Amino acid sequence: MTLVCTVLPTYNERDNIAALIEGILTNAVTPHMVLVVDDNSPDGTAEVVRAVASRYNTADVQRVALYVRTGQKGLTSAIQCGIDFALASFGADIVTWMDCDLSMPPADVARLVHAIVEEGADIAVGSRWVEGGDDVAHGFMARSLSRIINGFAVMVLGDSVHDYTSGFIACRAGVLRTLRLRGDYGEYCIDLLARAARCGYALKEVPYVCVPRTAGESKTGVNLWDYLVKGRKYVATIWRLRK
Ligand SMILES: Nc1nc2c(ncn2[C@@H]2O[C@H](COP(=O)(O)OP(=O)(O)O)[C@@H](O)[C@H]2O)c(=O)[nH]1
Ligand SMILES: [Mg+2]
Repeated sequence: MTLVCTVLPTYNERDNIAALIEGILTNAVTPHMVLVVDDNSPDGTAEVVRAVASRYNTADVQRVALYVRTGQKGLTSAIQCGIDFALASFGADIVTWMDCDLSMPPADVARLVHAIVEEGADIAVGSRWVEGGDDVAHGFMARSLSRIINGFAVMVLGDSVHDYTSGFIACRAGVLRTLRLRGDYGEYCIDLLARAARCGYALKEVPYVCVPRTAGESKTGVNLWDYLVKGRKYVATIWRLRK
């Protein structure tokens, strides 16, 4: 049976993480576990995860795992750390990851897994910018910036994906044994998808609707300056990867 492990990188997601884990595990269609990689969040995210774990885990089956990092911080390295555990310690066949702010609906994880298991994709990408997808979480400015950056990415890197900055991903283990994540924040996603497409892996987009975070704070920020700082890194990554 295919084992799926969903890596959940957290920093101060106390009020989101329990509902997220429950939403993922309730909607799972194959053996499925979650691994939270928490960077020692001061808000007590780890305690909430431990409480959820005690409800789901039995002596025989671990469905909720937690790894608290104290020496290192950062989104990309947290996801890569989770991927390494998922492959080496849990023997996952498919690894998925996502934001933990409930902006990516937990029920949609099963749709990404379906695209791999039933439709033969190597990587499934949750996409806001294909038919059926949307972003109702952000205002006009952030949505427009995302569309411009992704439009530029499609022009430079090709149209195997239309949401290069998705961050809502499922991958076969083999892909992740070949490609490691590079970068600090969201640009890792552009980098991974562009390299995967070049390696000949089959990418499939699964439309999803990004909804507003209701608890906690965005780590990207909310004003134009924050978006421009992140956007500049994204554009630099796209340009670096041009053929
Ligand atoms: N482990 C870890 N997770 C992080 C870090 N920074 C952000 N995250 C998580 O990464 C995800 C994306 O962050 P979010 O605040 O939603 O950013 P946004 O979607 O760009 O507004 C969330 O699950 C955060 O909790 C970090 O330094 N370490
Ligand atoms: Mg988010």
